[in-house]
Amino acid sequence: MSTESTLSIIKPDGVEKRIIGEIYSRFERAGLAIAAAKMMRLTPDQARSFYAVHKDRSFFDRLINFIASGPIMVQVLTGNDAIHKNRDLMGATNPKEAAPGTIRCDFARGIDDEETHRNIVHGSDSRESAEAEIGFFFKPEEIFVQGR
Ligand code: IDP
Ligand code: MG
Repeated sequence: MSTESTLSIIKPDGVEKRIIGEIYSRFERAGLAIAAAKMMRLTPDQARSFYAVHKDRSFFDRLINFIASGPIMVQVLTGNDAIHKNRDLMGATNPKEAAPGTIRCDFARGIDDEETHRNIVHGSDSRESAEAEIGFFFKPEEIFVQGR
């Protein structure tokens, strides 16, 4: 496994629940470094662009309304096998199916199926999506891999 970077988002539900610190601790305990970070609020147009791959899905409008509903915390995580490691920390998309000890199981408990979009975190799912998603949010000079 080689050093990778991935894009992580703490969604508006995670920010509202005040678990940014808890989630960052999980990243760092798992060996992932925060290489870039910012809090921002997406406009609906930015949200539609970020989630364009899902534009034909039935949940698209709910997802867009939700992700643009409040501030999000966006970060680049770097480390060995960062993309898969972050996906493991996140757990399954539907919090009901997420394994105990994962972020989605521990913090989105009780979310019913129509509210699957409220699953606390986003994480890139491949090297290609990581590169595109990091570029969506950060300029190269805003990213500090290995503290440099
Ligand atoms: P992922 O976030 O685990 O990669 P994706 O399938 O890429 O899952 O879906 C993107 C986001 O869309 C999910 O994190 C979730 O917020 C939302 N979503 C996915 N499936 C559903 C659904 O069946 N109902 C409502 N929202 C969904
Ligand atoms: Mg995805």
